[in-house]
Amino acid sequence: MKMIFRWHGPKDPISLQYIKQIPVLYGIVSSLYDMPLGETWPMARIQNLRSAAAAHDLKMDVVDSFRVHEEIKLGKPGREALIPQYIETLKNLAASGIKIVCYNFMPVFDWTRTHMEYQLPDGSNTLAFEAALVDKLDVSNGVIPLPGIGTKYPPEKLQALLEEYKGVSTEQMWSNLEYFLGKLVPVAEQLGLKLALHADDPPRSVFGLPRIIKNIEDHRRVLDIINSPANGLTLCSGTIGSDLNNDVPAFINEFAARQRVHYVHLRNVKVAENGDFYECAHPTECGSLDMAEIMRALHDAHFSGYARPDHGRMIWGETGVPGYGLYDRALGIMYLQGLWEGIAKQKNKALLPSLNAVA
Ligand code: DNO
Repeated sequence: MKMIFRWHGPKDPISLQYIKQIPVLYGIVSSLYDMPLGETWPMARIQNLRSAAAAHDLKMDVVDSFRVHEEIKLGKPGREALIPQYIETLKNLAASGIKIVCYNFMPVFDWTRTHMEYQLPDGSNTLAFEAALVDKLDVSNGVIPLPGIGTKYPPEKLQALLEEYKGVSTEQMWSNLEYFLGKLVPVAEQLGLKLALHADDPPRSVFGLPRIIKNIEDHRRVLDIINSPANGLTLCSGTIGSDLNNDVPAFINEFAARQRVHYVHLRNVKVAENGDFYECAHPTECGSLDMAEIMRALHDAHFSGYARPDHGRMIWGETGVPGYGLYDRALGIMYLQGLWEGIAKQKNKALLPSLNAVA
């Protein structure tokens, strides 16, 4: 397992020097966050990010947030002109040394939260989701008065998009994803790149939008669209685990064993019966997920791909990009590495008596 850390590029308040000080870190994961949606990513800019990382002895093999244009997700004719640009981007990524491309297929919004600074009793704050707040909101005017629901679209555009999606069924979304993968997977395969789809976060419908990557059957269906290692997954424990019906280790047992999990996002969530949740500290006892079992499942599957601590709380007075502070994510890494080492050592120890018996 190669542990990496999300860095938002030169504008990130966290320096690469600080990131490098986190023990046993393999590298960073980043993106060209300011690129207009659908435009080809210039090779020089990807290389600049990789060189900045390399200057601190950090690798950058993964890009996270390779955003898919709404024309593609909506299956509109405009997608035909966009696909060649995506293919060019894949070529530039591969030529720059990138190996994994994490993307999602969520309509309009990326991850959705209702609170960006949800106060925890210990004085820290975190991202949270309150289902009723989302469900009762009327967003038909394109205005979303909730801090955690970011969108890159102005109200008129948002209003039009929401209107357009009203005519798109979940089956149409699946066929739009099939079209996208049909065009990109063969190219990725040739280039030695692996695409890694991230589930819809949270794994439920929001604002009536057709969200399709929510449970184990959906993940299976994605992999069946094209049976190729280039058509893989980003397995996000906190996303799929925020639906208590999803058994995260079961996802790993099935998909990592098939060598289709290329990248994992590791975080814990505290989930209430009604589906509300907040993002807690990484340890098992802080939340609803058994992080040790998740790490064990990865270890059992001989997972050698990339992992990052996902969102963290804001602790020790830190301010910055919500979910992406330094301190809690660094604590998360230390905890996850500790679990990993413990599991590996325990397995070796368990092997010893039988080896002795052979000797
Ligand atoms: C939230 C984050 C996301 C994720 C993108 C992948 O859960 O992990 O920013 O990286 O949705 O496309």
